[in-house]
Amino acid sequence: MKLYYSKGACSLAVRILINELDIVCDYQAVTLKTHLTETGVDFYSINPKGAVPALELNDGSILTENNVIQQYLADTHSNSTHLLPRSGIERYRVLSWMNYMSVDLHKSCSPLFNSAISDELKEQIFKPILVKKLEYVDSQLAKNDYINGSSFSLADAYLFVVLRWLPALKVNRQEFTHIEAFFQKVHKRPSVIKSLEQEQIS
Ligand SMILES: N[C@@H](CCC(=O)N[C@@H](CS)C(=O)NCC(=O)O)C(=O)O
Repeated sequence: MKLYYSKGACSLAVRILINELDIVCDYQAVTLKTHLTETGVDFYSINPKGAVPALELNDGSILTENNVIQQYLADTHSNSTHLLPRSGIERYRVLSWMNYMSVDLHKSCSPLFNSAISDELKEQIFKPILVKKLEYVDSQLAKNDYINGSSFSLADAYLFVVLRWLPALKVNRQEFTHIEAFFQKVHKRPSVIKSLEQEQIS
């Protein structure tokens, strides 16, 4: 398998999962500004949507969409049930959180990364939207060590990746006590340490 990724982007959540499960995988970096891979291939020819992550499967076909790639990897590896239960309501609770991380939290960050949007609009409109979602996450982490309860799940990897972006978005993570404690805890996970080292980021 080969993961198309960009340093520190949401594809990092897939890499964390790959390292959690000790999956053998190749990696190919994509520059999102140019949509070129590190070997100079037009990334649109691999994923016409232009977004990482994209996973090349062993048969050469491509699977896209972060949460679906993660479900695929979890469901095809028997050592994954602590990260995503095979069945039962707990599976759907983890998936529900993953959906929130993707559709709500991640996509609330997107306008703040957009250099075409003025700082004024970011401060007045887009930052408060993100902060409201962070407050909700913080309130949940006040009750539990991890977002879905007492143990690390796929949703926590995605949450960690988004929280890592906050300084670049000029959002003070330390203002959210429980989020900050969660971030520091997950930062120490061996799979996370390894993933950050592999992408040469901190
Ligand atoms: N719907 C996609 C969105 C992924 C996404 O937003 N990826 C960003 C990086 S975090 C990206 O590649 N943006 C560049 C682009 O879309 O051209 C998914 O869930 O996998």
